[in-house]
Amino acid sequence: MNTICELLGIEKPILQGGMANITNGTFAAAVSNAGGLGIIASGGKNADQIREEITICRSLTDRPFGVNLMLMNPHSDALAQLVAALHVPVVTTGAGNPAKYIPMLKEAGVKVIPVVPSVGLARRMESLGVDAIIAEGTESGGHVGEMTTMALVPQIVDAVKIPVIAAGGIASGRQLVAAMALGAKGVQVGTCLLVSEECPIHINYKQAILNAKDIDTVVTGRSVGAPVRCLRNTMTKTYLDMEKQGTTTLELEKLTLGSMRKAVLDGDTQNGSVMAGQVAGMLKEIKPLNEILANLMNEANQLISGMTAW
Ligand code: TUI
Repeated sequence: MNTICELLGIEKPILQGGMANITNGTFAAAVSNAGGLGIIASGGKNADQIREEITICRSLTDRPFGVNLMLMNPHSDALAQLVAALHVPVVTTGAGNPAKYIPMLKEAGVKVIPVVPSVGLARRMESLGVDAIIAEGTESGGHVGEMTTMALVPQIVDAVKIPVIAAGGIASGRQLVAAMALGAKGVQVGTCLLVSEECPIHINYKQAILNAKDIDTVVTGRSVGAPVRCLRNTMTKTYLDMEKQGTTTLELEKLTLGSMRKAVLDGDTQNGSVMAGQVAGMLKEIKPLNEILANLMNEANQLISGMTAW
């Protein structure tokens, strides 16, 4: 049985979650150079912009990297064609069903790894010939499903034969080992990389994560079928109040228009969308990527070697 590292040609079984407006080609290359799989996010971008990020990434690393197709993006068709034409090593998908793109991507030799929030979608993806599955629990930041990582990962592991990668709620070696115990072959992390030195977000965004406690994330948008986990702030309070009052989807969309950029670029952590997972409360320091990934592996390896059979 091949490992995730063998499947993807990486050193550490750690994928970087594609984070819209954040994980550009430079950052993805830095993650790949640190031994994980860096992933360029396509949320909010068109094909020309992603072509440029791929060029930048390739100029900065000889290692494998990926592109995340955020399927709510109106440019998804063009983006899927682009990544196939450029033979990007790995494509992950999120926020939708990538079925129509899978044959084209596989034909171009791209490894395809969809993010799924349920067993049903994992089964469908396996039948379409994907290489692995990312089972993402609701602990994660951004667009979320309902199932927790703890409950979702073993159910998907039991339902499919392809490798399963766990995501949502992972920011330490303890959580990496827990994911492996649930049957995952690797992990995808996002929030813990936001507080890396290399992460190109406003310092206020990083500081907001460092200041967060365990219960400081909330999910907005459940009532309109677009659940998004962010740090609690002025924007989420207004949004949740408006949802309770049954405000129209259009009014709610107005509130979040450009809100990701407000947080990421302007550092407006009160009116912007500060997307982050529930692990935000355990992050206390800004560190270089190399150190974050090495610490995850060292803690996991020490834990495993210290384990006894009761
Ligand atoms: O995609 C994510 N997380 C994201 S995307 C994002 S960008 C954004 N921008 C504005 C509003 C909202 C989001 C921020 N965070 N994670 C992967 C993920 N995929 N989580 C859940 C899913 C998912 C949900 C439903 C995957 C497939 C799916 O399929 C439904 C169907 O069509 O069968």
